[in-house]
Amino acid sequence: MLLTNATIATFSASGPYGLISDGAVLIENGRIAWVGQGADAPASPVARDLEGRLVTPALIDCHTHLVHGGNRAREFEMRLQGASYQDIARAGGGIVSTVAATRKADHDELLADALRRVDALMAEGVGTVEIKSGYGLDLETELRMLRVARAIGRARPVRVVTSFLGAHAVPPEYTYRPDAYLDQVCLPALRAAHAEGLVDAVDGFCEGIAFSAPQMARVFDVAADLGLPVKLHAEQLSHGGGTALAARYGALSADHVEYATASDAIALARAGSVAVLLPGAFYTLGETQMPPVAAFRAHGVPMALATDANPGSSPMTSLLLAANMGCTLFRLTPEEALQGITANAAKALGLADAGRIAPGLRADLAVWDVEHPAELAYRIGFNPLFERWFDGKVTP
Ligand code: DI6
Ligand code: FE
Repeated sequence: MLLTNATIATFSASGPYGLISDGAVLIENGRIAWVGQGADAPASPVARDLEGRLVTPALIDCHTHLVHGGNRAREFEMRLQGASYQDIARAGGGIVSTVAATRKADHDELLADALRRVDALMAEGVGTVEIKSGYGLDLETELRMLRVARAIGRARPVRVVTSFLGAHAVPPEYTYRPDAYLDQVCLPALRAAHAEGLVDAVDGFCEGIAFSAPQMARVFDVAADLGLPVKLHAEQLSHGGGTALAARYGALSADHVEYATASDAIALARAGSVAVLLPGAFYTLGETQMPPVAAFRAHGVPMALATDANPGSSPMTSLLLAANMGCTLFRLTPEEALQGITANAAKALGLADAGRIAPGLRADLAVWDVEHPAELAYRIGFNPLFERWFDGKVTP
């Protein structure tokens, strides 16, 4: 299949967006076989004229908590009446209330609920989604969440990458005993989930209301023992040393990072880790501390953007909105924002075969009814997707 007459944002060729005008893409066996100027395109038995539309890599949402029970609209109301996110967490609400709802929901209920959110992402051209556990906090429910995540990849034409987030919060049974929780529940659950092939990476929440950097180091040591890459929710609400820890373990990414410093940026650059910015949580929680974007730029830290889709701090299932917020709230350029939901999001997941348009990569593409890529980050609440290609085929 040869796609012709398109503007192509490759994020691979030189120049802004890696843009090729009057371009063509050849797809063979689910892979990109060739990309370049239409005039130089190889002959192909089947061609499709895209009538000047924009082609980008299918989008990648590299940080979500899509699988969970219930919602937290009531807590949203409380916050607007003056309670803080941390007040609610300390009063037994917050993450722990979603844990109760998730433990109650069976596999099919969790799957049906999550598919509605996945469908919303896919409708905007998402082809790969990362999904975390972390609302079970017991062996059985952590495994169930990850099995549901894998089931999503079978139920829909979308690629699912999982992260084990057993170190997300201390469950009520272990209040004030975080180390006992890690030893008795989290680490055995990680080993069990890994043995079942359910874990692609290991994540944690390094924060005053969750786990300290030394506690996270214990989790990362087990990840290293199992040969699994790590990533971390770091420096979201305060500076807790998570970013430096993540860098020390060669993490795929450090996520949120609002309170990261210039020396944290240097550490990420040296480790080759991605800074994943989550403007939906910044927006929902009314935060004011901006991530150190200038330091990330200065030190060459790749930046990604994701929805952080979760019922508490970011009830958002639009990756285009995350791109828009990345520009409006964090002052990224539209090019940085789009790179953040394609090429750099792939990097944050350790995927070398997605997020760019280049020979040999997966033919996961999004075709848009826009003229220039900046339009994708500029509009608010408008979906210009024309069609989504997954594994070399047009799919709903
Ligand atoms: N940081 C977040 O933004 C989410 N998890 C985390 O560690 C929020 C999770 C929640 O509030 O349910
Ligand atoms: Fe998160």
